[in-house]
Amino acid sequence: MTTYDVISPVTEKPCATVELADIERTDEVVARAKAAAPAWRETAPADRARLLRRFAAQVDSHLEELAQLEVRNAGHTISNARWEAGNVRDVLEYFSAAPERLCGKQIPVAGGIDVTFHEPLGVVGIIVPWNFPMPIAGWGMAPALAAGNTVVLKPAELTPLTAIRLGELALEAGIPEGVFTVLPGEGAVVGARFVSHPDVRKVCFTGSTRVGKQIMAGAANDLTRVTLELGGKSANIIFDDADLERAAASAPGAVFDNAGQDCCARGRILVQRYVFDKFMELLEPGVTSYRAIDPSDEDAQMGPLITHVQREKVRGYVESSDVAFRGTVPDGPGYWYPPTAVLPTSTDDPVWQDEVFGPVVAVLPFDDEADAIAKANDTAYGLSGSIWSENIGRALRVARGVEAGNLSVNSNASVRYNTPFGGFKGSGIGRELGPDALASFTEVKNVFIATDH
Ligand code: TXE
Repeated sequence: MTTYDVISPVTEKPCATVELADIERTDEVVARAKAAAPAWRETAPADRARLLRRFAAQVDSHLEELAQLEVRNAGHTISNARWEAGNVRDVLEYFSAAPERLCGKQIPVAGGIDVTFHEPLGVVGIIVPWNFPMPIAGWGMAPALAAGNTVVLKPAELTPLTAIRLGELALEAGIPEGVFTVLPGEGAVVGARFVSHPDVRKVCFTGSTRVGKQIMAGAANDLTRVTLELGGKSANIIFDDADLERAAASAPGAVFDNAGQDCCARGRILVQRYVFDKFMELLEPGVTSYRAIDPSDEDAQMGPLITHVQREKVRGYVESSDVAFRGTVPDGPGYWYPPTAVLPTSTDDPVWQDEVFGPVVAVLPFDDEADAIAKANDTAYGLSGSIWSENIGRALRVARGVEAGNLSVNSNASVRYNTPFGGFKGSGIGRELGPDALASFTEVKNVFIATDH
């Protein structure tokens, strides 16, 4: 078995050694997940619900350990990492209600009784990226398990540690062997094998649009089901009738949180022209004083980027842009990049169009509602966005016009465990979380029983 060192982005030094699965091992684990599937789907709904609640309780009693692990492995701030571990618990609790509520329909038909069942798919492969290792693991595995599937989860090569711990906590909670297995490995090996394996019935992928397209193409072979949650380039639209102080105070966190490595990052701010200068004045202190400090410090707002490569990519975008203002970062180890606001020369600039995945926000003016909607939609992506206005009619009109799956009015929040999450256009296919997530982990089966003979 090959092993590799996991590098902490905070110290730039190894923080753990992890085994890398090969194809053979992947096939063994998938076979065990397949073997575990019939018993899991036949487990009484109340018992499956109880096991998921016990898994949630196990996560809850290890919140601090999981959070500290994420600070080390991913460089997340301790306050964010606590929220992320709490999110896994919340998602497990939320979907633990599902086994007992996954009801079919009885449909009136001629000559008999017609009923529908929500059948589990079988083995689900989940491929997780490095930017939110815990929540994204939870968003896939909790509804998949609740619907009666078994799961093999591949964490990102860079951030496997919390996922490995979640796998152990599941076993400690009494989830049977083979029902939920965490399998660290390379995307091109383990992840690609999920896609080509005939016994993996669904692949949930969160990651780059490039790999998402490969997964969808590969899945066509066996018509494997896919959910794809890909990148984003979300717009934060600020009208002249907005509470500018609140909008400006919220904007830095909406993009610099997690050092901008967030598919929902509001990396494009659009400000109505009459209030552009005023907004920039209000925005500046929030950017320059953003606390990019040791992520284990309770006051930290932002940690380092995940790798040197990621930092260089971000630097490239900023070097070709006009910097309006920027914050500071610590000297010394860690892949730091300062929170930065830039003024693009046009909407064609790469910093305006591409997912930078770093602490960089680009700001441009707009003229009216139609211009705001056109500029917001001038992107290949469609994941999130915000509209700030005290005129709720206008805010809703604009929200309906923006092509994105998750919009917020007078807020930059995107994620709640009980509401649907996912993208339009290049941001993906399908929805996670909320009541709509379960359907994608089941097949509807229709059974007709003749009564007229
Ligand atoms: O993503 P990859 P990377 C974006 C973001 C970032 C860029 C590149 O812009 O800068 O993508 O990040 C697995 N078959 N997002 O290169 O490669 C891989 O092992 C199956 C946005 O890290 O897509 C990891 O587990 N799986 C995004 C996962 O895919 C494969 C979050 C993501 O890695 C595979 C992350 C293959 N052929 C990056 N190749 C978001 N939506 O938030 C890789 N993987």
